[in-house]
Amino acid sequence: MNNQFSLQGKTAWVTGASYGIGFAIANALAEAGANIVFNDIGQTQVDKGLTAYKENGVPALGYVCDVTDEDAVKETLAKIERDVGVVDILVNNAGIIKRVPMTEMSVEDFRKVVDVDLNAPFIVSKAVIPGMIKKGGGKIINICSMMSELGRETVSAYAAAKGGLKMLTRNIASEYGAYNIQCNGIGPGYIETPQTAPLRERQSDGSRHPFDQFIIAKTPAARWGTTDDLKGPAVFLASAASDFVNGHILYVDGGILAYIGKQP
Ligand code: NAP
Ligand code: GCO
Repeated sequence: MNNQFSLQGKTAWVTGASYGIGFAIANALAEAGANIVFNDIGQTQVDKGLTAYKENGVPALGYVCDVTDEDAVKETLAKIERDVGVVDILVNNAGIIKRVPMTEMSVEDFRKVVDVDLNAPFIVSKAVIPGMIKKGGGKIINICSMMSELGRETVSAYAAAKGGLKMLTRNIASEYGAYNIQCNGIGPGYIETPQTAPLRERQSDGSRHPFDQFIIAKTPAARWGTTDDLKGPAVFLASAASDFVNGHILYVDGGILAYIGKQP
């Protein structure tokens, strides 16, 4: 059974993985035996990521690449294939959020969120899939969200993008499953990362942020998730253990989607 979860000899590309969820997932894939490559927008972030991976004993390779730029993605993939080999596992993790009431959001900001959170997974998957087909198969994991299923105030662009990413996941599964490519999603709940830090800031009187309290009440586990909670699900979807799982969004949310919420 353990061999089913082994990633020995596999090359995994995790986008936007200098820190946060991507960094945790990359470390988990490395622990399962994968060779890790990652990218980030700037050299500063890539260098910080390389240092952090090295501290964890992970010999990752890092590349500067804006995942919304198709030419840059193609160039980065060529470097990865030269340096390590064909990408066996792709984790489309890079993402941004802008929290603005929809009627106050600029078209430019809406387009930027959709560009990173939806168009980029298309761009990177489109680049990687031909190599997977030639190699006889591969794994694509798209990092979705609670907002792939639910809306809330101020996150219209993000929810639209993550809802679209759920359907892109299902369509890649449908179109390329015949080539032994499994494309699934991970839908993290509310996870303690820089992206959600504004939602957890202590108030001036030392009390918890109202949204922090809201999430605690909405989560049966009565806690925020940590990036460690995503490690096992990522290894499962990246490994042979999930070879007959395709087009599935695995929600790692402590039960939020199943729960009406604790009575105030
Ligand atoms: P994060 O802390 O903001 O990290 C996002 C990473 O993506 C950063 O390294 C960022 O690089 C990189 N990135 C952003 N735009 C990029 C671009 N155009 N090209 C390349 N890299 C880019 O976010 P996170 O909380 O770890 O979230 C990671 C993923 O999980 C995102 O897709 C997010 O939507 C999703 N997610 C997060 C949560 C949560 O509660 N945290 C829950 C569900 C889903 P820079 O540092 O250079 O900006
Ligand atoms: C927000 C949060 C969420 C999380 C995550 C939940 O503002 O509601 O940032 O969007 O990031 O996507 O799954």
